[in-house]
Amino acid sequence: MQTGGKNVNKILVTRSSMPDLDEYIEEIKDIWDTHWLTNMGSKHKKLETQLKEYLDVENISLMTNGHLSLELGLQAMNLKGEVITTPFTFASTTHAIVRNGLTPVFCDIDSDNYTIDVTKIESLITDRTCAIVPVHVYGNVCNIEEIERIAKKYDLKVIYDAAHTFGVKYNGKGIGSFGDASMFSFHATKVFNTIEGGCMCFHDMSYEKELYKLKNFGIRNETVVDGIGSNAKMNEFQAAMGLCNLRHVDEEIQKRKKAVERYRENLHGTEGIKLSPVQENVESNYAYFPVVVDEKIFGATRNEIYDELKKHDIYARKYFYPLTNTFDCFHGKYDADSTPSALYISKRVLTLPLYADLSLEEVDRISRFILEMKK
Ligand code: T4K
Repeated sequence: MQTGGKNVNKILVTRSSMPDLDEYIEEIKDIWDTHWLTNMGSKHKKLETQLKEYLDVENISLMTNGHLSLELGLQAMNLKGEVITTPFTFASTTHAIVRNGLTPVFCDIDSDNYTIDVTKIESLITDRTCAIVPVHVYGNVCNIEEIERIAKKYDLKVIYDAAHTFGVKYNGKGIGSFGDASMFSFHATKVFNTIEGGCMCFHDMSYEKELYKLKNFGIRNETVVDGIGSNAKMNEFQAAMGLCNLRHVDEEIQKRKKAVERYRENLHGTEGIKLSPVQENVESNYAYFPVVVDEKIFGATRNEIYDELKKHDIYARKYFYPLTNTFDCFHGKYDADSTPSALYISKRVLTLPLYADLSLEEVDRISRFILEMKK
């Protein structure tokens, strides 16, 4: 974890997008008239409507963060048994499954785009399997058609962890419209933020009431509480940040695109450095810029590059190392050797700094430090 404070000269892995202060103040002014701070207020409703359109999804439920969106989304489906997922992800994905009393069954990842290896899913299905939770990691889109085919064949639910894919389109359709449901994160570090925040998108309208209840203590009305819910309501200040940031998000994505293109120009063809593929039929959001370092060919390890950049006040991150199936909290219950590609990638991946205001000169500097390490 990197702490805030005086980061003026540091280049961190990302930097939150923020509207002009005046724009935010204008947006929150009427909160002082209404004194309505939270509990599904007018800004919450307005943002929900705007996001439904922007994300091109049928139904949406805003929450206080992405993690609770996924956790409550799984709860709303009333699942029991085993869930096939990947360990190459943020802690949240696996924890949301486990906290629902479900058993994660770890599938390996595709060594090219780091999403679930669809050729390995069917061999993991048992009579206890109830769902697949694939991750569109770094904004790379999973093999949606194949996941859909398998889910139909075995009657499984599909809930995408789409935390990294805000605004991504696949075949011209909003990425959140695939599967039974998709979770987006609007955390400060994401392409679009509401400070903290997130949502669950879904097709089946019956989840709407259930999710509404689950994010509000299970309360049906003033006198009836018929669910054991949580508190995951997005407040009005979060929603106001979202309303402001949504006005600028397309512009921010275009700026990210320029930085990504520059990284690609600089690093493309460097032996021992693998870049993420450009996926066909995908309108990207340029969320992350991962490189995978093959130390035998490049001549330096991922960790050496990480340390070297740090010496220059450049803070790349090892997303996602360690794998979630090696976390101490699971006390050796899972075996990372059963997901060899994920293990290989997690030991070699480095996500380079990327955000809308990262200048091309800074991208060149970061790239130069890396290229200078090539042996
Ligand atoms: N699924 C996936 C696949 C995810 O990646 C995530 C979250 C989730 C689910 C859960 O969604 P949320 O519940 O978070 O909405 C960060 C984020 O906290 C986390 O949201 C994100 N994934 C994960 C990949 O990264 P850390 O521990 O690396 O954050 P931290 O505090 O080290 O921040 C990283 C950098 O971001 C800092 O160096 C500077 C910048 N930053 C950070 C903060 C907090 C800012 O510019 N502004 C800020 O306010 O986890």
